[in-house]
Amino acid sequence: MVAITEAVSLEKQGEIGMLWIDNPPVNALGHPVRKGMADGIEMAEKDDEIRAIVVICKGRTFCAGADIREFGKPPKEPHLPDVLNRFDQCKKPIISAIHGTAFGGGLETALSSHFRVAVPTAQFGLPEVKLGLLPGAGGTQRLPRLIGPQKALPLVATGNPINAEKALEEGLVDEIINGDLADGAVDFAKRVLAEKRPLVRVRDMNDRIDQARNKPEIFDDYRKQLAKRARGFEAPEACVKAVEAAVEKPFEDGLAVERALFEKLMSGSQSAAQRYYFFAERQVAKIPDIPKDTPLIDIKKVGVIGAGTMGGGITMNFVNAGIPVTLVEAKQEFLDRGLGVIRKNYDISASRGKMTAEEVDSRMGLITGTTSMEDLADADLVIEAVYENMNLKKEIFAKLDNICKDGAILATNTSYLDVNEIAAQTKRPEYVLGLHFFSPANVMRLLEIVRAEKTSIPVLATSIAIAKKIKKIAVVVRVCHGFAGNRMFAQRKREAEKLIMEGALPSQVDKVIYDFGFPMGPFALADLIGIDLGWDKDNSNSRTMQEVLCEQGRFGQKNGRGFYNYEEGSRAPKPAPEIDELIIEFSKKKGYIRREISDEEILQRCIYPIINEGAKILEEKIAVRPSDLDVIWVNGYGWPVYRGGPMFYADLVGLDKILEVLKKFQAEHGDDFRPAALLEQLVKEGRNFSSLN
Ligand code: T1G
Repeated sequence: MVAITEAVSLEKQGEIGMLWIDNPPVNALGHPVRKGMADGIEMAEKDDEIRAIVVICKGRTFCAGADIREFGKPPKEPHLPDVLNRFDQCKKPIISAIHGTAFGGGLETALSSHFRVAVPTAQFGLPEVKLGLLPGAGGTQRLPRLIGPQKALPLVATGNPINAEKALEEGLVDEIINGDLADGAVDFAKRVLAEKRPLVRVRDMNDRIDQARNKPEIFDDYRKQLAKRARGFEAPEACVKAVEAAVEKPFEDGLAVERALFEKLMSGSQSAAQRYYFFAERQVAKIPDIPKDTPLIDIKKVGVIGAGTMGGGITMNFVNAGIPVTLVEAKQEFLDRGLGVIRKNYDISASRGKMTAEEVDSRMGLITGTTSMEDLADADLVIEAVYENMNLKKEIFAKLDNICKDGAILATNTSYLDVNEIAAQTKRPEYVLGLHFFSPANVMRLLEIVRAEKTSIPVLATSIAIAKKIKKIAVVVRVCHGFAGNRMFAQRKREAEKLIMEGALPSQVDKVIYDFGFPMGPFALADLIGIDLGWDKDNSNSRTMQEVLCEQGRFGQKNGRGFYNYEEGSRAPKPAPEIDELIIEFSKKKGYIRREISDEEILQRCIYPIINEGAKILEEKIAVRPSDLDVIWVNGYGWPVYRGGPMFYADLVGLDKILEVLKKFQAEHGDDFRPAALLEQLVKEGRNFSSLN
């Protein structure tokens, strides 16, 4: 074994040269890897004893892409496209032997090899588009040549991976290796030599490209599919353009188009935001006072109290991860209804081919329904998900404290109530915390882990680990009204409601927020959530728009009328001129003198208070770092990831600009806009939020 760089070595197994890459944790194609690959191919090609070369990785995966940490820094030669062009020129067969995730530049490396073999569990993807980029080392030109543009388009433009079975089927992989990958790859290489297989470079494979030429519908149809899902994103369209160039142009010209598109995206704010977000999502699990090696509590069995929308969704998360759940409801009819909803959800997934009927049965088989809380005695984790009534929650936790075994974790799903107060109902406050799921709990990836004053480190560490197991993105926050996400959300809700009193209408406010990149505006969202949520029917007296609308039976999508009107079976909001009139009349009755309000003012009044509240949350140490708040908003409230999150966006706008506008609004609209002390301090020191990450 000859070390070429600190990350790459060359080993001879008879006449096969093994080019080993070893760059933990994911064999990212950092400079030592790129240099080692280029020099390694050079060395192997000059060595007469070597007749074929296997490129293979140590550790958990084949190269998972370029080293994202190198982006934005001065690039160091050799650049990956140059290394892969060296692969192209090699006169000896190169075989990429793949395990784990051949992603991004890793898959591009495999595409520049003459052959590809893989273990059955390998995955293949080009996730650059999720970083606001596109494959920049020939992936958009080679992949369409190997599997055809129609099959290449979704891989490039969505970034979603395919498994080894599909890769074999589509011709991306030549052979699946069952057993030891290195041995299998050597055996494959020997067969290539023995059979004198021709060295066909992917760049020279034009059959599938030629078949697609003069078929513009391939791209037009795909663009139609992309339009809704990729609204506001720049990278997906660039991906389509690059694949289009593969069909329309010779290879080298297509590479030039890819390079130009890549550099344009790399220099833009969207890719900066999405690359920032990639690391932000991985930072959330790192809590300064929770050591990485904290001993974890084994969670073998979970209890959920409440089989309503939240309890049902929470239950599904755990059974989807193979963890049995005891689901408790007060009455059998509520329990039956809750179990029925869970099964219906699974049946819908099965009807869409996302799971088999057997899988539905096995998951339902992991749920034990009961009306007795005593059945939670052996649960390792119990999650209370009843409605937001503090007295009821206190009563339940006092009971759980007597029923559950020592060491069981007791969690509340409350979305804003004081978890310390709930913990005080037990003799085990160190085992009590909040697990705030977002609705629908079986779909939304965000989970706020609410750390109470006495929650212990092992309980927190266990909660972070179990969140990962149920595929949640868990952000640790501390106790305050609304914790982090909802506390920031309340700022936007308040301003949106004031704006329609001062002169704007729901459709104008919603358009501004939708055009910013959110899936919908505040009023369409209110209709979705339900305007009657929290409405006090018995004491309602037309004092607020909520009361006025609910008194007229306008609850939102659930009954077809809210701020907007909805046709039978449709969720698309239709204008409700009668409501606009009602709002105008109501605002005048309240003494407002309506005025024309600009879109800019609407955007600033809805977004800047979110940022300001985030600064207060950081001051109060409710959240660990600004990027955690960005992860919350991208995953819990639909903040467009190509804008990074509220705190990233604030840095982009400029904290001095934000502060200036907040002060102006404070003078005009009062102390709701009083700037956070942290914001003032950062501006004074010439720093930004990212300096706190
Ligand atoms: N560069 C740098 N660090 C990376 C990395 C990368 N590409 N991928 C992962 N890491 C770090 C990550 O930050 C974490 O660090 C650790 O590895 C484990 O990651 C030219 C331009 C491979 C599926 O986008 O999808 O190639 O927190 O926690 O859940 O065309 O990582 O431990 O310090 O995610 O097992 C394209 C991104 C790059 C792949 C593994 N490739 N990575 O998931 O572990 S652009 C990607 C992933 C490119 C070329 C273009 C996942 C994974 P730390 P993890 P995991």
